[in-house]
Amino acid sequence: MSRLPRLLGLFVACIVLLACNLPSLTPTPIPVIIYTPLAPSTPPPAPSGTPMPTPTIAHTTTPAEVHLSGPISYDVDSKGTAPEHRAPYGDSYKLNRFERPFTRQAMDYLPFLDIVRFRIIADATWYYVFVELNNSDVNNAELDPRYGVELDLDRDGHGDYLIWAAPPFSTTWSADHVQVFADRNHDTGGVSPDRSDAPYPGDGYETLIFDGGRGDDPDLAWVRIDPTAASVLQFAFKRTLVGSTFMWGVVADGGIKDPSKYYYNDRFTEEQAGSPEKNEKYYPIKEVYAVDNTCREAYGFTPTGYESLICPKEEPTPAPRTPRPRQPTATPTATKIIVY
Ligand SMILES: [Ca+2]
Ligand SMILES: [Ca+2]
Ligand SMILES: [Ca+2]
Ligand SMILES: [Ca+2]
Repeated sequence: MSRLPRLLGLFVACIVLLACNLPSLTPTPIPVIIYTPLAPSTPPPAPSGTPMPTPTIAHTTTPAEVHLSGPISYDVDSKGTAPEHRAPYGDSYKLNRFERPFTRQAMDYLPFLDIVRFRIIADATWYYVFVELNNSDVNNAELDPRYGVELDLDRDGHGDYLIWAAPPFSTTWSADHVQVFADRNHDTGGVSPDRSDAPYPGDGYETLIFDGGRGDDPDLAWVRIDPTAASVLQFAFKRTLVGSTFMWGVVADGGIKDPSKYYYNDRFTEEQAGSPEKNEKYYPIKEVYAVDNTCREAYGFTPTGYESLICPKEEPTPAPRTPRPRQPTATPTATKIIVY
């Protein structure tokens, strides 16, 4: 019993010692963290295999129900010579005019790229361009083709706008897969639109001014398959884009498909490009392949016939004159003057 007071004294001494050696135990406030759920800034990821919704473009003006009409312009039809793996004629590398609805080297025919006729009409708001092809496989999965309208506003042969449409195409007007490119630095066609300048390092149609409804005018350009003619593509574009006079042509492109490389005859030499005509030195087609384009037609004005890349017209047959006495060996030949 006598040890108890000593133990108590020792305990008190320890407490005092500890109190002297420990830092002062001033209470510090405990930070309070309140967790609140964050508002989702992005939608949750879609389950695998579910396509993400595409933003909806608000359209206010839609092209009308139009059907194949307007004055007909013709392009070369390669169907007849397709079994011989060649185009019949009409391909002019010098003029950047390609009749090449064929695969490279093998020259297998691609009828959905073969333009045979093209037309244009207009209403108060729109121009409508019709591109008639040799079959309806415009959604061809292997080549994923592009179709386009080239527009030359100041008639100098250097293209100013390219309306450019990609699959999938349907019979409903859509702007979703339509783009409009501009050539702001005026180098389509290189130094001269009437000849090759290859190798020419231009950037072609380099400025994208409309992309699936995104642009200053969300309704600027549209495309669809003609609901009554499956091998006809219809384009619609606003009159405000081009005014009332211009030169225009169309293109089907399942090969290079690059607006920044237009015109292709300025990017590739004739030897690199090849030729679709068997009597030409560089047959068959090589780097410039699976592409068909047309000459340019005048819209809204009477052409002189000397505009660059204009479609050739046969001059009216002159009225018959009083025949002069023939030389015995002379063979009469009909002369047709083609004006480029
Ligand atoms: Ca053709
Ligand atoms: Ca021009
Ligand atoms: Ca050129
Ligand atoms: Ca350019």
